[in-house]
Amino acid sequence: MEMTFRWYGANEEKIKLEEIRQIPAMKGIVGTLMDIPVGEVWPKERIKALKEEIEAAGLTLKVIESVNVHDDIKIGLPSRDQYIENYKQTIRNLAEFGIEVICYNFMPVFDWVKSDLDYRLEDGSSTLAYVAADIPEDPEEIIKKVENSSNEFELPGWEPERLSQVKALFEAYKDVDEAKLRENFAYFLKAIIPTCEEVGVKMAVHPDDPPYSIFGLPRIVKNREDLDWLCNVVDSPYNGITLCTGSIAEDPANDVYAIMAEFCKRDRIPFAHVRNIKFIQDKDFYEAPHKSEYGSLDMFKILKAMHDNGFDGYIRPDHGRMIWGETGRPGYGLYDRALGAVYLNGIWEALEKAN
Ligand SMILES: [Mn+2]
Repeated sequence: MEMTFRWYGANEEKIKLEEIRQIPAMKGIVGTLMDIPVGEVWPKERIKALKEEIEAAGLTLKVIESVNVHDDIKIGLPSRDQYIENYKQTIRNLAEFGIEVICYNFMPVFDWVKSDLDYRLEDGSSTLAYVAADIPEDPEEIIKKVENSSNEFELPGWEPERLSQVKALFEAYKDVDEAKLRENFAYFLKAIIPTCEEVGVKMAVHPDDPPYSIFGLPRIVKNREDLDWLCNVVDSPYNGITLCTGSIAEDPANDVYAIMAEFCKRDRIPFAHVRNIKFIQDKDFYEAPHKSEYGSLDMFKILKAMHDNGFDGYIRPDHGRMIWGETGRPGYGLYDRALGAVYLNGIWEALEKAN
């Protein structure tokens, strides 16, 4: 297990690599090139520069989150073949600089959805929340809402230029149901996984967030059956999962502990996002402090499922609250994620020593 921290790049961040380096036992950065438009090849010189910058700070770059998948691939347009070729070239370019895992998702239109990016907890901290009644019916409203509470930071998967066309995007997806989306996903995986096998890069799909349909959009990475389908459609250790405990557990019907155990055992989890959520009522929840007692998930049980089933990949605290007066990109402050990382490392040390 190796602890990592998501970082958006010097031009996109107020958090410095030197600060991340001071988090005890923090080893690596989960990096990205946010300004490369979706569908374009990531240039080698940019990857090289990113890697050198991170290594100069005493950290490693082994995981990329995300290389986003162009909508034409998800919709299944003829232009997808060119975008798939570009994706394969990006995989090759990343491999050349030692990248081992690429996190991505296969969600139409929206990367993730929350109703509130500044949900206040009793202790005065601020977190992300999903309250179904607060999700507007019109997707344009949720875009405005998210943009207005982003503290001026671009949020991952919420590229303003793409979402300015949201009506056209919904129109383009109108004939894409779950079956069609699955067919397009299989087409994509069958095309890229041989390249991954050749160059040694593991693909790791992030589950849908939330793991059920919203705005009438199809969802195909939402439960144990979907993950089983994924593993079987291209049966390769290079076709894996970013098991995000928060996202999977947002549907209370999902047994996050059993799912974690099964897919670790099957060696399909090269990367994990570990966070806690607290249910408010029904499926409504907020993102809680990592420690078990603050949320609805048992973090010891999650890490034990990983530990006992041979997890040897990368892990990161997923999101964090805003605490101690920090302001920044919602979900991605320094302090609470650092606390989460140290807490998770503490549980892991106990698991190792108890063996
Ligand atoms: Mn996640």
